Amino acid sequence: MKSKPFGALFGLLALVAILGVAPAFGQTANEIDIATGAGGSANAACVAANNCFAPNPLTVAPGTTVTWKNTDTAMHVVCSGKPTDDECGKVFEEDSLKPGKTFQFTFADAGTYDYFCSVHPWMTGQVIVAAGATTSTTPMQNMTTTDNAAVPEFGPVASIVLAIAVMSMVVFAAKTRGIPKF
Ligand SMILES: [Cu+2]
Repeated sequence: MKSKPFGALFGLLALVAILGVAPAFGQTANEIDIATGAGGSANAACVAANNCFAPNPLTVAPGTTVTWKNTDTAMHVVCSGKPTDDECGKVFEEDSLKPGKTFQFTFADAGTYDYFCSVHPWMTGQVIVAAGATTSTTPMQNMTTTDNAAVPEFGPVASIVLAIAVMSMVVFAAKTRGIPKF
């Protein structure tokens, strides 16, 4: 059986392609996800758990870019300040973060930044920017850099690997059916 190695090769390459694509999904470091159902009411499950914006609080080092991602099915607002003050949007604001979309803000200065959703004011969160937070945030920043660099690279690599896998499958099929060799 000359064709057997091609089947094994296809399986291996398919596995590599799947593993290569997999890290593109899921939450990355310094990302805050908006909980599903957060806009329902002040009694939404995430309100009691204090994670309508998750993780909450998020602690980062100065200079970190934080990404808010709306993983809910409703539109939300990300507005710096508290529902009880009149500071909405004084530092940062995304007034129509649609489902599946992201909003980014880079925190240059240390401090505690409150934010909330002005449409659903029970949704509140904090970003803590601390110079002393290097122990926990440095590996996370490194992870972000690695993830960001890896995601665009994995696409073409996975495509090439898949193309090779398909080609080896064609060769495998051709050999098993007795079609003349190349
Ligand atoms: Cu909202």
